[in-house]
Amino acid sequence: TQIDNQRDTVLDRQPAKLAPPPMYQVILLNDDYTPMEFVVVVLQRIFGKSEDEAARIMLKVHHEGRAVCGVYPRDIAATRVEMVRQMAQARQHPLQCLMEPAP
Ligand code: NFA
Repeated sequence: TQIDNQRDTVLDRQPAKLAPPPMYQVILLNDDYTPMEFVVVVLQRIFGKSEDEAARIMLKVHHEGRAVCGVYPRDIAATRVEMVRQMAQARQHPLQCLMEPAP
C-alpha cells in the first residue's frame, strides 16, 4: 500500500513496490465547425493513432459528443491537452480538449 511505501521510504529501505501513478483520460469534445479531417490528423499526430483508429475515435466524438483519446499519467495528459489546444488555435478551430481522472 502507499502507507507501506512511505514507511519504507522514510526508513530508507527498498520500497516494497512502486505505487502506480494516478491516470487521466484525455477527452475530445464535439463542435459544429472543426473539420473531420483535422480531428483525424490531431489523433494521429498527438495520440499516435493509426488513420483507421483516428477516424473511429473522431466519429465517436462526432456522434456521441465526446470520446476518450488516451489514458496517461497527469503530466503527459496535461501536455497532450495543451498540444491539441495549440494545434486548434493555430488553425482557428474551436476544437475542445480536456482531461479527467480515470475511473
Ligand atoms: N462535428 C464536426 C463536423 O461535423 C467534426 C468534429 C468531430 C469536430 C470531432 C470535433 C470533434 N465538422
